[in-house]
Amino acid sequence: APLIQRLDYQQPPFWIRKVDLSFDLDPAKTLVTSKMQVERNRAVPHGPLRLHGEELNLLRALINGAGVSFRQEGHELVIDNPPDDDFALEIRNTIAPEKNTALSGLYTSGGSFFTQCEAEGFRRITYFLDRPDVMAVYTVTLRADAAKYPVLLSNGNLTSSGTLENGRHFAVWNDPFPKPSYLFAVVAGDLVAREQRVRTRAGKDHLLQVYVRRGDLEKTEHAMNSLIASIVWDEARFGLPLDLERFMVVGVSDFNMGAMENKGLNIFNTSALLASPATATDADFARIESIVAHEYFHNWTGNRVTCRDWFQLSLKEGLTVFRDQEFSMDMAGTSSARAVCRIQDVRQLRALQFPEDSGAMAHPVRPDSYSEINNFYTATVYEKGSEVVRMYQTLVGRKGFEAGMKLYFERHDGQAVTCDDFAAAIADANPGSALATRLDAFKRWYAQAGTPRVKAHGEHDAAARTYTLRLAQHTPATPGQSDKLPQVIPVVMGLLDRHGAALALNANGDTETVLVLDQAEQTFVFEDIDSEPVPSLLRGFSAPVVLDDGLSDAALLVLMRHDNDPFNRWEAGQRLALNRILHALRAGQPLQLSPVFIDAMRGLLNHPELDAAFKELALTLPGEAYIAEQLDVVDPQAIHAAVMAAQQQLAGALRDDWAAAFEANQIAGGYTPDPVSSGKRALANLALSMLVLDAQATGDTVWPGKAYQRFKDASNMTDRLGALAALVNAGAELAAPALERFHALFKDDALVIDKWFALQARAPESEGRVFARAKALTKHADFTLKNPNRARSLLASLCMFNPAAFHRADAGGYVFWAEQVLAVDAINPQLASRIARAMDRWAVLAEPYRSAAREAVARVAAKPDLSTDVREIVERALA
Ligand code: DPP
Ligand code: ZN
Repeated sequence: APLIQRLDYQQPPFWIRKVDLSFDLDPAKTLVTSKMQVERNRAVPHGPLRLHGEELNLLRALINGAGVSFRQEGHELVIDNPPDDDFALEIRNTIAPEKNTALSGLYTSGGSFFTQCEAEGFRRITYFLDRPDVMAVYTVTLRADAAKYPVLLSNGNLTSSGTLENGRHFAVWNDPFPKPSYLFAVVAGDLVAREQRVRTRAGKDHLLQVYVRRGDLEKTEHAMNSLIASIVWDEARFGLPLDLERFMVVGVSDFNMGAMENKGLNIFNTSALLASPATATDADFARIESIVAHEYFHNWTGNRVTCRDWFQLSLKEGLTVFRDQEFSMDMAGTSSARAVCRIQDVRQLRALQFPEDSGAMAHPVRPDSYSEINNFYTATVYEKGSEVVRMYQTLVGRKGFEAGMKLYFERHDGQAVTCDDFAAAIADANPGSALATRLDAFKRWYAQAGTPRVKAHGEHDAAARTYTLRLAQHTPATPGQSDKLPQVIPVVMGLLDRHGAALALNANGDTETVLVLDQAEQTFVFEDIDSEPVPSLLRGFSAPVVLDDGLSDAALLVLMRHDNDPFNRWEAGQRLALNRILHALRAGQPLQLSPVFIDAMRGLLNHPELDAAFKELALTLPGEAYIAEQLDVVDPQAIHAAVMAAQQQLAGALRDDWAAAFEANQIAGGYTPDPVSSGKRALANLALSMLVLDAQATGDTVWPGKAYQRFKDASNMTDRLGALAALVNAGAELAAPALERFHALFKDDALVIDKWFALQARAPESEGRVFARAKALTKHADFTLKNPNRARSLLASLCMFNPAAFHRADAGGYVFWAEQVLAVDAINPQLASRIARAMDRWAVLAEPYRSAAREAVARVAAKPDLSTDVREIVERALA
């Protein structure tokens, strides 16, 4: 497949302004008729009309009602001599939705019809200029069997509906907003809806609907509440109202992504929509709230203002992730609960995006080339993209950022634009700001891949009473980018004295400031500093960088106990643990936690004021992927052994404290997923898992028994799964009967069975048992590669999230990976290429893993009929 280059962008030679689409829906053979108003784009040279189309059966093409000569060239339909004036183009084609296992375009799931058009699925429905800068007004007529498909939905407003002959019926939808084809959607099936009418600030009434399969209706309340909260928030925070009379959300069980922001008709993976206390965890409730918000927020950041081309994907995704993160923080409320959100987001960024940024798929937030755009819906485009937006806000302030957003919509509403347009709007709204004066340099965040390293070194001059902080930065080379320029890095910081008191940084008495590091090296001098301070740098994780401040354990302890920035307080504890683990790994010695560290952890766990949610985060050791990121050569088995040893020691040393924490964090009364309750459940579950782990080592049977009892009696999924995980992760004997019972209890709930698979595939490896079990589970009657959630629950869990089970000296994990990637690729290339990415970082592995991993990637790459998706991933891995 050709490599598409960002700099090759050209405007389309034609515009399609209006489309009348009609569908005669049938699973085996759906007839699509498309009538388009086409006009020549006079801004570019005269040329043929080339329409995209894949897997289509063309019946006829007419221009202004008359037959026209055309040819098919690869995935394009070429009309060499279209009229010079505006013309009507009519295409008729058929498609086979039930054969569409790729889940891109129009497909069937559970007997209903759904679409997924982003990024390039519309061309699998009909021939079109399937690119985001071609925006049209759509009128859609759906015809289908009335009994099988009583609900017929598309974007916008329902303008008419009625019955037809032979038991069929129809519905006509009109979307008044011009939109790119990737936002087109159709749903037809036997669905039911939760409905709610709301009135927005402007006094307009809107109908909100959440459509799901019969039987799932009671699991939609949380999604509806999240949608209403999102509407209220976007009006309050950014002045952005709901612009449609009707806003629909639909759940589907077979879906490649989390959800899709189609105009007025969001389509959701049921895993990102359905929740009840009995079947969904606190984490699920939080994820659903944030994804419902994310898709809703896209209505402005993505739909009203969309992307000119797919290289600009982060324009809408980074910005919308930023918006959903801010929303979740505002919903969480207290400053401590906000910090918990922030810590979780950063943990996610470091676990997923940092490795991406240092592996074979490293790419800038605005990539320069791709062969398959679906491969670039990445942690870099989304999560790092969101960090870039957060840095704008840090540099211009919250008010300044809101003004910038306002200007962005004033300038670009209804347009398809670029990341440069966004940057210009924020800067122009804030002339003279730290952003506007460095805009070109700041935009390197879009252009340069790789995670910058920031080195900090402070020196106190007792005689001069000054503290000089030297900051230096360096961005490592990434594929195709050997030399990097300095980035603009906002470093939010403060200084503490050795007793933990915040020091004044300037004559105004400020105790926190933003340093802007925009050179390779810079020094900052603070006056009137009496004694050697402890620097608290990069507060709130103010930039997506790796910070090396060389702080001693003693200094980290000061931050951990006293920093009033909760993020850095958490970070100090993580750093203490990380230092121990890295020291052991580098020295090749067994890990031994120090008494000082254990005491500090005990102090946190028993702290009278800290929230349970914060304690849970602080007492959770750094993840294996993040530890691997700190090492030049990665031995996944050694990392796993060190983490297991640390966990075992923390479990044993704090035995009584864990027991007290477990008891103290029980909740009386009904389930609510609020931050305080979910924090308590999280800490109780962590305590329980530590207690069961410790019991395994000491031979005690009380805590495993208690865990089993709690598993049986739990009144919500968070507690039930927490207890089950405690047993499974510790390798307790009671794990087997508990797993069996769990399966029997939930065998009819696919989303819960996904958890059952994932839990087993993610369990800490011990003597190859987890790998063997995961392999065996591929033969389980409930396992299938056709459902993305199910396939991921086992394959991604094992290959991407369980390094010690996956990276085996006998290369069994890699053989398994290759088989599964090839098997999935034949069904669903997008899904296959996600799993293929488990090998992104083969080159940093220690031997024997490294050679065996490379060989497995090469074996997959040698297959001649790989999808473009998987081919791009394996070829980048080998490059
Ligand atoms: N559905 C994906 C998202 O919302 C792609 N737009 O991020
Ligand atoms: Zn999105």
